[in-house]
Amino acid sequence: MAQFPEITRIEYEGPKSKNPLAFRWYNPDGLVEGKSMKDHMRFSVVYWHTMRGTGGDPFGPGTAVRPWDDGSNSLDNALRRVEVAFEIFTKLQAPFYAFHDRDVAPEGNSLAESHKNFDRIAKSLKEHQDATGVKLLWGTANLFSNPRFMHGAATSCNLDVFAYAAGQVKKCLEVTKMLGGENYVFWGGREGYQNLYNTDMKRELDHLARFFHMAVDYAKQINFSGPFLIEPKPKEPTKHQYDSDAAACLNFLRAYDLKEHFKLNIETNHATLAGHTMMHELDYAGHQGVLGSIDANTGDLLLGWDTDQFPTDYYLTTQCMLAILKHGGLTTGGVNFDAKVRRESFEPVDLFHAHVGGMDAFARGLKIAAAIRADGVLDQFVKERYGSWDTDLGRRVEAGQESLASLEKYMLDKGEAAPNASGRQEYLENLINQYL
Ligand code: XLS
Ligand code: NI
Ligand code: NI
Repeated sequence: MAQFPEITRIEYEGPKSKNPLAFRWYNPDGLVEGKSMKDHMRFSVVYWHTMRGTGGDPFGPGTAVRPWDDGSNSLDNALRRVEVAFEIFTKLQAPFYAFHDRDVAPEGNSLAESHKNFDRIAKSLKEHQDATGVKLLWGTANLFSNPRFMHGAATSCNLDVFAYAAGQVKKCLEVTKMLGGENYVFWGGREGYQNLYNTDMKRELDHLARFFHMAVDYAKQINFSGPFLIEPKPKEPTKHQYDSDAAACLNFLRAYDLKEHFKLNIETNHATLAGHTMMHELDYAGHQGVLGSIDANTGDLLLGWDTDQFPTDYYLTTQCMLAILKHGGLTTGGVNFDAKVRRESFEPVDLFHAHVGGMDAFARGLKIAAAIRADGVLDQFVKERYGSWDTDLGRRVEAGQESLASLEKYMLDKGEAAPNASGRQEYLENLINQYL
């Protein structure tokens, strides 16, 4: 039985439409730079916020009205949620979804019982995927909610907890593979520390790397071709998370010989918490060859935590899409809405308004970014800014054929550096405004 009989599939109606439940910019089959918007964006709905979010916060309980959910931990309730989830995915025309093991299936009284519950729900997920064509963008294991993970999972001081997490990830990899998941994510929920007095940081990092190598080995065994994605975040819940930003992840992956198996899943609100812009994180991951996927959301600059709001700001989505297009697009990744409706937006229909707005904002950002690229003015400016390097001497320096001594000689002969040119930041900001 449909939970949203009054909502039909959200359709593209064009920029003039006043229908709040229609796309004004997201035209799945519309072509941008020769590729359909659907293939550019690969939109994905997250199970944890959309199906399991209650609107609870540290100051009060949930407010969300979800008539299909009896609030229990039963398998029947979990199965009912699957029905509704796929109704939402298909009505939104979202081609993908993503989950944690414990979002979709109840945790049992033992690992064995949890596995069994997960298998039961996975069977239903598979049936719904087959019936609708909706695909799994990624799976991940929740290694942070259960109290056993209080000291971490792969970085726990308690070996048994590490072993428990290993068992959980093994199972989640199997289910992700069975469901045709295109990636597998590690967000290190409690992989970090609150206090260095009680922490052997080196040992914890070694263990984290050991854990990832085990995952890589098991993926090979079951022919899961991945990629694995690490999702950087600097803090919350721990004071310092080991995967704090894209650069820290890269250093970790290189130091522990994991880079060939991993890419990054970059989340907007996490970038903000790390003191970076999303564009910075995307560009860094992109030029290091590890831009995997994005968790699309936004924070509130007046609040200092991961508020996970739906993205509606065209500057943000334009900057995301500029970076993504520059680095060749999302391949196995997608634009995954790791975002939740506000506590005050408690009605089921708000889930639709939120996603429609996020999808449209990204579609608009894609079109703006493509227009900026087509004009080429910005690219040309950057190219010219580095023009002094496109000379014989510049090329020799870049190729490692010059030295401190040879450059000293060059400058002693020349006497003074050539004059600098303006950075033209204000001109460029005005330029971008012309496309919005
Ligand atoms: C939390 C993270 C989390 C991951 C999946 O801040 O964003 O939701 O995306 O574990
Ligand atoms: Ni996320
Ligand atoms: Ni987050």
